[in-house]
Amino acid sequence: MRVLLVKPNNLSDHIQPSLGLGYLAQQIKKEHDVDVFDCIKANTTPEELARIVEVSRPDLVGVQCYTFDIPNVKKILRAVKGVSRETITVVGGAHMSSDPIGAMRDFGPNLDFGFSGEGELSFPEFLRAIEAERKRFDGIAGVVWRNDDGIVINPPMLISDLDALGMPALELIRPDTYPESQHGAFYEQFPICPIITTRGCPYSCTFCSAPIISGKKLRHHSVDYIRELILRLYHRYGIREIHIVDDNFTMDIAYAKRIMRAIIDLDLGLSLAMPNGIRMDWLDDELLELMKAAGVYVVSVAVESGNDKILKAMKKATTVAAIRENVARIRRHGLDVAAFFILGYPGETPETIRDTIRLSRELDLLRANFFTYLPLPGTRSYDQVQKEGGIAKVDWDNFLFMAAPYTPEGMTRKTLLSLKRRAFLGFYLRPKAFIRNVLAIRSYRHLKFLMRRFYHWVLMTPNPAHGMTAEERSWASRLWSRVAGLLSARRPDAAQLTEPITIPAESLRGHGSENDMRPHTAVGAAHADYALA
Ligand code: B12
Ligand code: SF4
Repeated sequence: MRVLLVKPNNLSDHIQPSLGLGYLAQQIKKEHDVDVFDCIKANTTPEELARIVEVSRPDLVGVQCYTFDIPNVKKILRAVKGVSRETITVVGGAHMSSDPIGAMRDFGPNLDFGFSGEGELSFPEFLRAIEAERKRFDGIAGVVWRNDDGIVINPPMLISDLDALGMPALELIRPDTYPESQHGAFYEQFPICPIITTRGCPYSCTFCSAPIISGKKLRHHSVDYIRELILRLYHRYGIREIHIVDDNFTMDIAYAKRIMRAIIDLDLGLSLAMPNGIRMDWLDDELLELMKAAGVYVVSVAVESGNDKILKAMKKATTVAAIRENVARIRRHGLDVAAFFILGYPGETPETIRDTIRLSRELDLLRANFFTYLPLPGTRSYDQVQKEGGIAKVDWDNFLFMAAPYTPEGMTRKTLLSLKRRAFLGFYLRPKAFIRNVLAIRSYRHLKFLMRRFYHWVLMTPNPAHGMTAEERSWASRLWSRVAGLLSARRPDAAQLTEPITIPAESLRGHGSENDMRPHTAVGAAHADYALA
């Protein structure tokens, strides 16, 4: 069978290879002709994807879908079925795993099958059933299908032996063809590849669906597997920076230390980050020392709120005092800290949001990211919002963390977006934060990427009526003229930057392409044999 696996386009500016599709492709490539297409990287519209489908004529198109992606996935399914009704369509990933019935209804007749949970073992079985023209799919874990009685959801599976899956199909996801600023907006070395060392998280934070998708039990890859994966990435794909994107990397602190020691022993000069954010309560001085020695250059932490009542409501199992202590501990080791905050959690008021904004400025942070709360299906906070009648008011067409698809009772979208803009602008306008971040801009192309992300994350609003106030406009222009001034002082050829850049409303994505990438065929002497393996 010809199978095309697709990552849909979106406005998130997270341009990172899909490990999920890589692992899935690895399992089916032995029996099928598989391709992986990342619409985010190629900045491909559903209509353009339809043309690719028209030429390549896959028998099956499988799409990865986060809740965030619903509107685009709908368009993709319509476009694919517009080319050929015979092409089988399957949607899997976080959204289908969290809300299979809702997703099947939402996507309607353009979607043939859903797939919930981890697909490496049962998707190949499903493809065999399709080839055998079976009409029933009982017993194949995770398949969501329709029979005469309605929608059937086969219980999903969680894979216990992760190493047995082998490596993700790196030759199909090609991490070396991705741009520099994949996940966090800043980076140290390039090219970059994400890896997953563990799956699962035992916590129950009310806004998070990771435990629903990956389960509450922590499952590990062996340290040997991770060592082998890193060597392959380094030698065959020239990867120089690794992003560990586990749900909860520091949960098993002894394991995290073993991984760091293994990376130190490899002695490849890699840069490391955990841009998803880690829990700080599991850090100790020894792990921080090992992280630093292994090449971690910034520690991203999930703070979420600066108000104890909201942290309690989120079941975050931490307090503002503990957060202060933990950030100070990381800083004592000379590591920079980036933090994530959620604004507009159910029950929040402008005052609790101001507590969060205040904390973001009091902590010694290099960077801060402020996301508006998303009621992710399947989470406890979603259930609470539903009980209170809030789900009906969610703006599902703009279910983006940079928009405000949900607002707490008594708060308007305009107020929440304004608080978010003030949080960002106020944080980055402070001289220390501003100078340190501007000095980390590595090229004009990087600056353009940052400006686009700034536009999407801070300025863009689905509704022009929720746009910037006069005061925020003046902050934004102050921020811009400082960036331009500092850069032109740093690089004489950047004088052009004093001219304001107009950021087009449509995505400017595509700042990296295969042609832009520096060559990376050099093989370190220490592992020269490895590259030939
Ligand atoms: C790494 C990661 C990212 C990376 C994604 C990299 C990429 N290109 O895929 C980045 C940084 C870009 C990212 C961004 C965001 N993420 Co994120 N992310 C994760 C994380 C921690 C791990 C995902 C992962 O790689 N898992 C391991 C692989 C093996 O699993 P997988 O990708 O799910 O794929 C498996 C199955 O889902 C299935 N499958 C997947 N696709 C398909 C397709 C078919 C056809 C089939 C059959 C099966 C199938 O098979 C795969 C193999 O088992 C998850 C947490 C989690 N546990 O899922 C959150 C998570 C997926 N992210 C989440 C969110 C909300 C976001 C953001 C919106 C940011 C935010 N926090 O607000 C953004 C924007 C997303 C976007 N569309 O760009 C939510 C999604 C919830 C939801 N219902 O949509 C999660 C669950 C975390 C959470 N807080 O709840 N994320
Ligand atoms: S936010 Fe982090 S700690 Fe909390 S449930 Fe999600 S992955 Fe686990």
